[in-house]
Amino acid sequence: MTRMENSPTAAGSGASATQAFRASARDGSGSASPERVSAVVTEILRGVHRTIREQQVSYPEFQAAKQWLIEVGEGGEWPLLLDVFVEHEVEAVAAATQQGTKGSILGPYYLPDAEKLPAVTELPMRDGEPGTPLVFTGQVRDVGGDPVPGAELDIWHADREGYYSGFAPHIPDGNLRGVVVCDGQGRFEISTIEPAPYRIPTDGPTGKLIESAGWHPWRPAHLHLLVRATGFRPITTQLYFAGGDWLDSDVAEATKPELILEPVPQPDGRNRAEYDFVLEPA
Ligand code: MBD
Ligand code: FE
Repeated sequence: MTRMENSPTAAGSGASATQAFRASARDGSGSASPERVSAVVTEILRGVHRTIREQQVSYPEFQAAKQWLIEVGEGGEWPLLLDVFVEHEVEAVAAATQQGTKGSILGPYYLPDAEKLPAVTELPMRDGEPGTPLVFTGQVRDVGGDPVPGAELDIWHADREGYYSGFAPHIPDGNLRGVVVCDGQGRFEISTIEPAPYRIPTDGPTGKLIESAGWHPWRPAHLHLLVRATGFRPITTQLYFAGGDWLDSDVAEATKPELILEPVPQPDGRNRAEYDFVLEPA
């Protein structure tokens, strides 16, 4: 446990994403050839050099940048910073060869091994979990339109305050997270609450950058999903809410028009939203 992980500050969320990243076995590390490393890093450095010349970057600015980069590392915010400002471009490259449901970025707050839940279920939540109740329902199908029995929806989202369990010390582990196993027709019905928009923590180095640049720190409210089934290419995506704040100015540039839910208020006070997922063969 790091100091930041127990911190009650919002920046603690961004910081503990480093722990989570290290704990998860991410693929791809150490596999790049010298040619690939040289090609990519040369281009990155060219971009930096060009910016320095074009913007006439000064020594004080260069030193301030170094100081800030050190703080990003010490504050554990590399996953937060990279997922907010860079991941959408990597996702766009992946999306170019992807059929079926549109993907979106994973972000820094995924945790593997969430509780397995049946097709009709309620996500783990606190007694009296605040927020508008949401019934999220739909079906997973293949590109030919046939149902995918037993597909898994690994779902996680923020609470009504924009905090994620596992990354905010006041929220119980596993809150608003689960692996929903669809029925024999690929169908699911998940009861949860609607999340709030997410604000990048303003008290860490990522927030400091956003404030210094005069940008806003918001992401629109969203559900995160990994949709997977044996024999199919898994999809990492997010679903947003029609009419919600920041839909058109997501700081992480991760919205797509195909990924917007239209929740309909029910007589019982709950909102109901339907979404069907389409998986392509692996
Ligand atoms: C989030 O909740 C998120 O989804 C992303 C991509 C970045 C920061 C916080
Ligand atoms: Fe998120």
